[in-house]
Amino acid sequence: MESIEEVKTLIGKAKRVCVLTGAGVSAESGIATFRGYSEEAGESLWSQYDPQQLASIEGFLREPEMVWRWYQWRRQVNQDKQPNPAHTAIANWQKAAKNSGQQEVSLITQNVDGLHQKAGSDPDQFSVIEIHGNIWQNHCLGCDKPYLEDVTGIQTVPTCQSCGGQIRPSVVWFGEALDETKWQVAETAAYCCDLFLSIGTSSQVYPAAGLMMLAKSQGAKVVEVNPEPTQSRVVDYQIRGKAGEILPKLIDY
Ligand code: BV8
Ligand code: ZN
Repeated sequence: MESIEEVKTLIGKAKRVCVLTGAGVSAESGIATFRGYSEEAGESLWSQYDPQQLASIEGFLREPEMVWRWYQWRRQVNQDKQPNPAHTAIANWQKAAKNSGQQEVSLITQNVDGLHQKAGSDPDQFSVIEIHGNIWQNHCLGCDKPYLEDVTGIQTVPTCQSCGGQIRPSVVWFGEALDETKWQVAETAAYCCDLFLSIGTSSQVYPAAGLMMLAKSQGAKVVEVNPEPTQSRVVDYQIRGKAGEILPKLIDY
């Protein structure tokens, strides 16, 4: 268990930082994680459902209405969720780094909840890369066109006005490739950083979980913030704790 002070010093000295977040960073906002249990959000999402059934292209093709309703349920339970101090600490850090010009802080998130943006991390400035997409957006399975209609309360799969195709949530499902541009940006951020922070992820989902190894392979120091042990093998500084409590101690902007 490394001290907060040592990691704070590392953060102060780092030139290029890559932050990777997972579902654990949103747990204190009350959003259920995928695998672990967290007091705030209770039972993890997938303990009630079979992930391959729901978060996969095969699942959607087999049971479009059920998968659509699962996403509508997730959007409904999460629509009023707010960023917690972890999201805010990261967003403030990014702003301070940008203003000072002394540091680059790239944020790669596996989360689809949009809470980093709500906290002020700006996707247009490439300061949050949503490598698994965004649950609040939809597009057509047939022609890829964004579907901009309000789907609140719609419990059947909408159809595309251009091609009649099925509308789906704009998240990356298991077995689907990640957006190439976003993945390039993520890999470059991991490869070029001198400090890699892994926050609130079980490091089980690839290729995201490989970013830490990529950073380590080119000499970055690796810090992990998580109340539980994870599958990561190359961590230099293990900080056991909740993101919403630890991050404001590590980052005081
Ligand atoms: C791809 C969007 C190829 C959808 C998600 C066998 C071996 C290796 C890989 C594979 C394999 N078989 C298949 C694969 C590939 C597969 C994969 O990795 N499977 C895993 C399960 C083995 N990956 C894919 O399919 C990816 N695509 O490989 O494509 C390809 C290439 C070319 C052409 C075609 C295909 C796509 C993966 C993306 C899947 N989509 N989400 C949706 O949300 O519905 S993944 C989903 O899991 C979420 O995005 C989530 O973020 C992500 C990762 O989970 P975590 O974020 O880590 O969440 P988890 O609950 O696991 O952990 C939370 C952690 O937080 C815990 O450690 C807990 O202790 C901690 N915590 C709790 N409270 C707190 C906390 N931490 C801090 N503070 C707290 N308060
Ligand atoms: Zn279409």
